[in-house]
Amino acid sequence: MTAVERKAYTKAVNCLLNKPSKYDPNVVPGAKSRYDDFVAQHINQTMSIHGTGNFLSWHRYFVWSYETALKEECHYEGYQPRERCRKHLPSLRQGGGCITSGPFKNMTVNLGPVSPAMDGETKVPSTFAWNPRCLKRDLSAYTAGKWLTPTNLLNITTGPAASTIETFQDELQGRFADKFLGMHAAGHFALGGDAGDLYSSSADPIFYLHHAMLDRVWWMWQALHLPQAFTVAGTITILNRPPSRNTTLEDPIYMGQSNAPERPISQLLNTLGGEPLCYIYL
Ligand SMILES: [Cu+2]
Repeated sequence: MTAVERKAYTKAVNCLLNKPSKYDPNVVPGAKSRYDDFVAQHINQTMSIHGTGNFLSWHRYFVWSYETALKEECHYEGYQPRERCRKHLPSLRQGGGCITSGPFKNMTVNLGPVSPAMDGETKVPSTFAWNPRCLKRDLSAYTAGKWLTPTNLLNITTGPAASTIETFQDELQGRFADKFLGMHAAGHFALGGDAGDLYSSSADPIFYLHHAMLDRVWWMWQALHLPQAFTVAGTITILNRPPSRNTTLEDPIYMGQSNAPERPISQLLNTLGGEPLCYIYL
């Protein structure tokens, strides 16, 4: 993105941060802004959208509905950007802390942490409680360097792990029982702080760039594996705990207050399907 395009994007995100929530404050007291509505949505569904057959399609629709809100509610005329390589990370975690510069300096995070990733942070007393605090990161080049590698990317796009949707999504997402982070989990943990919380990670605006990049990797895998492109694998509970049935193409994906209607997974597999998705990645 050009500098002008980046400014337009972060301005639109700040607009969502300053618009009122659509949630009933009695139901989600911690949702203060329109931006928080998306954080609450991710927290609410955490246990049924990670380590599941809908992981890829749920997060695709989530990023798409966020981009739609930026356009429709904040007059954003650009597109959702994706993450790119970050250089100059500190080599080891240095304790991290509040964001003090850039477009999100002084941003207030209202929801979470639900599963704190930083030392000294305590879990909120109830899932949707209001817990205003600064946005924090705790960057780790070690985590990025260990997992976000060309070898791992090749393995899931053209190598052995690319052969089925099941191995692709597990290897991308992370096989936690094997302590294999994968590029999804590693991206979260390389950022640390709020982005490292499995539940409230979408409190950091960088979440949407990370997940757009993951969606792009899925999109590339789909283009390279057309016979399997529109299939799903996995069950409906996190890491199949408790044991559950297989995910199906008819299973609904819902977005709550994100203003995107409930849709079956089958409508979210083709980014050029037109109803609702119509995009490619550069
Ligand atoms: Cu997620």
